[in-house]
Amino acid sequence: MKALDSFPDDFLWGSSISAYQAEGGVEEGGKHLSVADISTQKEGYSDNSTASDFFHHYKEDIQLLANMHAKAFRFSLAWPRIMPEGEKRINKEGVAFYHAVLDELEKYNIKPIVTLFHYDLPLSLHKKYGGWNNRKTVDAFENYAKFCFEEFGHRIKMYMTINEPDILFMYGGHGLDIDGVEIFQRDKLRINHHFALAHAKAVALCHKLVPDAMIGPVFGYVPVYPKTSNPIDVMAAKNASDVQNAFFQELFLNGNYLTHVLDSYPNSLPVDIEDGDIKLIKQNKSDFIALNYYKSDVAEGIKEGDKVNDFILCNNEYLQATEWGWDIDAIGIRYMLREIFNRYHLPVFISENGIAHSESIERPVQDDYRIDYYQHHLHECKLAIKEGVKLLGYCNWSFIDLLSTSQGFEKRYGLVSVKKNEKGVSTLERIPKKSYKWYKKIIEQNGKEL
Ligand code: BGP
Repeated sequence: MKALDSFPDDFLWGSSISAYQAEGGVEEGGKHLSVADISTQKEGYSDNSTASDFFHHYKEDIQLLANMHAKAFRFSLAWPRIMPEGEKRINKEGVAFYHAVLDELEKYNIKPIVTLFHYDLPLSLHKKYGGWNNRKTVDAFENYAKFCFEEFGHRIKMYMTINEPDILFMYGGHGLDIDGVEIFQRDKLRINHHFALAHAKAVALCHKLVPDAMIGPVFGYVPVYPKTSNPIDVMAAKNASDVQNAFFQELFLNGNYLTHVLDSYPNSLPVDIEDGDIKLIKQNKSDFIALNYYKSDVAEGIKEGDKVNDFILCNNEYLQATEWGWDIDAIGIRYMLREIFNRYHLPVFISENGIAHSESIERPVQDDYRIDYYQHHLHECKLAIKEGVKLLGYCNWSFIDLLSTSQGFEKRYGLVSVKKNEKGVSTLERIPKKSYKWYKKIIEQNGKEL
């Protein structure tokens, strides 16, 4: 690979985790349960009651981040750790925990990048209002966000609002369908609209209360390629991408609904757009766009009569897939960065990117496949920067091994292994993998070698 110039001097090299997948201590320190905590209680997998135990290991973990010379750390605040019932009552112990995390990060000059909502809706709010299908939950989120800006605004200058509303919409889970998949399918357009309102309200508050901070949404972007150059497949890829990508970006970033996508959900309740909703979204513009990137998809068109409305998604014959069937596509990250930056003209940030693998916890993990994955993806990021994309930073997923969203603890992503498995081993010892050392070197030379 030909070496290019380095990344920008202020490039935010970092790493990501989320509260419900890493913290553990789900009912410790005054925290109450979230719907996401409940969703991890699945037959055959460990739940997240301990997870990676970041709650008790944060000092050690941040020390490891510092040793890697990370410039940034993306983590999420657990709403029910701060407000156990989701509204009104503040849990001082929970607030103190996040201040302690911020103290450690400040000690090493690591920039905190904070997601306000990474799936952990307080269970009490779900019981009281039925969750995100009720506007009262949007009001509760607004108050929670306000509290966060007032309490942490002097220390946190980069915020992400809601993690992957698009993936939540497409696949449900994470406690969103706690009352059943049918109810989720019925309500999902409304839930998504409420996410967009919650996002806009948080943007408005952040701009007012912490004017020197940046705030933006987080999308789980999946490029979709046509299976062949047959226009039927090309249209299918466009339709699939509108359904899983553009629909959300247009709503959250521009306050526009793609009506052909809305029409494709005849069995869901229609969106309850009230006066002022669209104006609110349009007026409160994000400062940047965070993107989680793992894979691309391929669409094949299904022709019914002379219509090409339907599609099926399949694997890409030119790419290899992970053990979990996700196509490994480094060029896709560059495709995504150019597509989004050139469409919305906002700085972009890679908030997640990584590869899962089954790994032994007995000895230091020699994860050359992960190094290879990062090497190629970061090279493509560098090309995108050369091509004019304003990429602010890159946080891989994940820093430490943590609980995957739906496949337990053995689907490992970390740069640092956590000694814990589904067979009952749980010393929680942290051992850096080979990829940790590789990433450390990349950060030190600001990506020169990529
Ligand atoms: C993203 C989520 C993360 C993370 C990742 C990997 O969608 O934001 O929380 O878990 O995907 O997915 P999984 O854990 O399902 O392998």
